[in-house]
Amino acid sequence: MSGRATSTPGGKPPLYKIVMLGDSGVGKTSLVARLTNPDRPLNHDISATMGIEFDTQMLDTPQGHKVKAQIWDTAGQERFARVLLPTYFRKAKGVILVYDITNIKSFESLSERWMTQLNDHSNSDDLAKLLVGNKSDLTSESSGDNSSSSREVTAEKAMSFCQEYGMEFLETSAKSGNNVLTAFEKLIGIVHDRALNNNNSSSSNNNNTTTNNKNNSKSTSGSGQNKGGNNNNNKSESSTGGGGDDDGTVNLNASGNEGGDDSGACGC
Ligand SMILES: Nc1nc2c(ncn2[C@@H]2O[C@H](COP(=O)(O)OP(=O)(O)OP(=O)(O)O)[C@@H](O)[C@H]2O)c(=O)[nH]1
Ligand SMILES: [Mg+2]
Repeated sequence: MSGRATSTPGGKPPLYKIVMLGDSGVGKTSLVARLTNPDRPLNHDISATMGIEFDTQMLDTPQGHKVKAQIWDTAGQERFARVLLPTYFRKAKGVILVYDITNIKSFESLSERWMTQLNDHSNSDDLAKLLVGNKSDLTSESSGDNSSSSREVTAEKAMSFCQEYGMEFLETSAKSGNNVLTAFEKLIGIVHDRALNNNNSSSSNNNNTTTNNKNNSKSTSGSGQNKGGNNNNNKSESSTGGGGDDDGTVNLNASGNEGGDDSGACGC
């Protein structure tokens, strides 16, 4: 296991852009805040995100590597999201689709709104995806309190969505912290796995091809499921914008507008 995407002694860990998507109020900002500040209580006065903010976080992958996730926290409100969608998806390698398990509309929005946007503005097969049902602390089964909000989206429903779109699923609570780190690590593991596979396949292409090595990638089918993350070998020609790497990393410095520092708001 080697290649550009792995951290090497003295080298930089790879950086992957991850995008949070979902309706306003589902808890995207709260999940990122819980990941980056695990000990801080959830702030109920948190205000709606109005553009893009991003944070970076070192994460461990199942392959035993340390990688850096650049997590873009996006606005769920339509008026902000519409204009910013191309920026959200540019060079993204993973997306977390978030709904609120006590709000069926936020779940229906995933197929009615967010998956459409995702397909319109990105090559969906290029993106590793994870479905997250947030606010698991609010269900009566977890609190034992009948007065609490009740679940509107069953896990079965969520799993059939995942089967349809080819992704994995977790329920989380940004409030209690339940499954938050696990969710980010799961997605980053899939992203990293794809990057390693891409590296391996491009180095074997280089070894085996003596002529015309530019066109090899065209022959791989890009459709169908991408669960498990290893059918993603054919997209190097589709990456857009300056400074892009084909190994799944974000090049922070090359084009200047992918976020030149590790936190804060994007000036897009
Ligand atoms: N009980 C509970 N409340 C949560 C949880 N996650 C978020 N909230 C609350 O839900 C509200 C909305 O959370 P945000 O994180 O701002 O939601 P968002 O998805 O970022 O919303 P936009 O920025 O408008 O797209 C806030 O009042 C949070 O405190 C959770 O896991 N459990
Ligand atoms: Mg927000």
